[in-house]
Amino acid sequence: MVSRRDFFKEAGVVALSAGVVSRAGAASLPEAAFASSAATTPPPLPPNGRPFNPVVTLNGWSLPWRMNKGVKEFHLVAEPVVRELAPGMKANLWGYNGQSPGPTIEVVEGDRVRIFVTNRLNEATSVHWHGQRLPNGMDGVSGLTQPPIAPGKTFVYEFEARRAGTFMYHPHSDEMVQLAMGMMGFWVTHPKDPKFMRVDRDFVFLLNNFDIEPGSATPKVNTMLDFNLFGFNSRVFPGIDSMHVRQGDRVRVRVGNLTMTNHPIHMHGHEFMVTGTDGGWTPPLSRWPEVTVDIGVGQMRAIEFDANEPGDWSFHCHKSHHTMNAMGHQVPTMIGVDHRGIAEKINQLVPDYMVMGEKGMADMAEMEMPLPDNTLPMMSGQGPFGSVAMGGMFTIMKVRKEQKPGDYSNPGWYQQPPGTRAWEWTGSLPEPVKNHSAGGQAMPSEGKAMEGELNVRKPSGHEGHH
Ligand SMILES: [Cu+2]
Repeated sequence: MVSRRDFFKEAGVVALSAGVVSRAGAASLPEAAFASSAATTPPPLPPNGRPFNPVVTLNGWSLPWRMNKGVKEFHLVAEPVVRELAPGMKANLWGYNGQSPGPTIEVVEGDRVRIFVTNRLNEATSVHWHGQRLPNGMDGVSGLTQPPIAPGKTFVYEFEARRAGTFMYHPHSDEMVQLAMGMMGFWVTHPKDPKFMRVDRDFVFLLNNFDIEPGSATPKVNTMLDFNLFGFNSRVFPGIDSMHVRQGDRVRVRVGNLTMTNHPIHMHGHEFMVTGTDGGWTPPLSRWPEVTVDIGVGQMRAIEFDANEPGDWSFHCHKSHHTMNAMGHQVPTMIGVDHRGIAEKINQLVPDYMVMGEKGMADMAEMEMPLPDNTLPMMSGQGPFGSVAMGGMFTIMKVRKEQKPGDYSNPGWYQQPPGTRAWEWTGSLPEPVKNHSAGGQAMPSEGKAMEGELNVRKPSGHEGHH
């Protein structure tokens, strides 16, 4: 088992003394922990408090707490952060404790929870605890339930985690800007009874969208719908870690949507049930099997399945534009356009000119295109059989017989048993049999048109010429 000390070392988590964090009330503040990397941190078992089965935050980590006379105390620091979206691209975001999204907060149903929120931004903020039952004054809506947290100030939120389930936190203060900049985090309240809805693996992440011009690093905050980067936990493929499970495991994946559009999240190879929302566990009789679940704006879904099919299974948003990275939206459709000769002519005028997309766009993943600094190819990722040609909201669920319980390490590519992979046909290809009546009168088949006869139809007539 990973000790807590190793865990923080691995995650690049650095604890700063409370005095560094805030001048106000330093003596009573719990230490704030900071993460410096975007790696997925395997969960440590809770060192104190009541037992629970920790979740794994995809490309993230869980916030340590301290127990203070039976109260679980956390310290969130709202601040500007630099988040690596994928190797090759960093973004200037706002987040919590060194990363965006902020760390996952894990508590147990019935826990008394106290959260210190220090504002290191240059504008006021607040934290809303999405989905929680709590006293109205703890709901975190600036102006409505509390005064805003001014820059440099620390506020304290305190309530009992009354309901087990899946939650998130985010500002309710200048939301358009603060959400566009990446301020959000996950919250899981574990059931009092660790056997209730028990799963072997429990993954969590938030859906994000950003609008970052290729070559720049700061999101455009006024964008309403036309985002160009779509991520799981502020990472985009191939920067998103894969999820590693043991064959036969009961697996839960909890996803929250804080983007500005819905995302139909699709998994290959297995059916799942939606077992929870941000409103609670779904009643068992209300469930039906799915392979895609649409997650609306502001919604959370917990899906569960038995991972009984070994392999490398795609797990992605089904909106195909969301499995691509930043591209100019002005790129015209070039499919079917014959560019032969054109590129050389243009190259005499514009040396770097490249022809894009005449056979489709998959070759975008392979072409050596001059990219501006700090941006990503539209589609990339190398699989065992070539380019995966994906970006954005895409990752892989790796199901393996050999994966040990509690082992979250990457098992590598799946070794497909001989004879179980799609193969290339090398025999002869006979002419396909054509149906000569296809199309009927309304749409005469090609064969008829090829006869070269002129079909004359009188205005009242319904008979074609035969
Ligand atoms: Cu999507």
